[in-house]
Amino acid sequence: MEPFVKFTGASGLMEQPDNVVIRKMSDMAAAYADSQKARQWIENGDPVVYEMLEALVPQAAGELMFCTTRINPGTVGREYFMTKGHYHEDPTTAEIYYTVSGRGILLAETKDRRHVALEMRKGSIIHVEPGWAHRTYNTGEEPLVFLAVYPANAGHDYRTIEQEGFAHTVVKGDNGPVVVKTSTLR
Ligand code: S6P
Ligand code: ZN
Repeated sequence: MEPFVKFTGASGLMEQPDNVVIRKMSDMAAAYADSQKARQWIENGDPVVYEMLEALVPQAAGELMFCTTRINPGTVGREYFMTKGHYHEDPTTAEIYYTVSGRGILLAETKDRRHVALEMRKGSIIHVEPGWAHRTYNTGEEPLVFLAVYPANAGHDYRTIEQEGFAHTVVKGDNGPVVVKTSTLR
């Protein structure tokens, strides 16, 4: 493969991506604590929660994958629209998130349930340590758009999150976003 360039349009999303993944509410309803509210969203048009536009590179050690994501604004009950979230299959791989526009929170958690909530706003650069699951929330009124860069051989473990969830989540409070224990919402 030769060096190549991708451009981002006014939205901050990658133009001419090699792959696009669209996640609607029906693709991830179980991720939200309030399943009844998630069902209402599905019955009322099943909106796109987020989309991911990727450039593909060989999945080999030393290669870097990169991807732009847009999360639409909204809530399911009090919980903000979010990504599915995942661990990297290779627990030695880190990731960088650069926020292009909007407001959000990246929630990172370890298997022993340590957690950190990091602010995402235009220009913020987040380093996700290896071994930390990560999920992003749109806490604003506009789309949240960011670029993620990670080792192409990292692999994605979604199943652990689908089965065990995150112990914490981010909800709309009276004065902005609040991190709460997921168990308090169910
Ligand atoms: C990939 C990186 C992001 C996410 C994207 C969607 O390692 O963390 O590009 O893939 O933001 O989230 P998810 O959890 O559905 O992959
Ligand atoms: Zn990742």
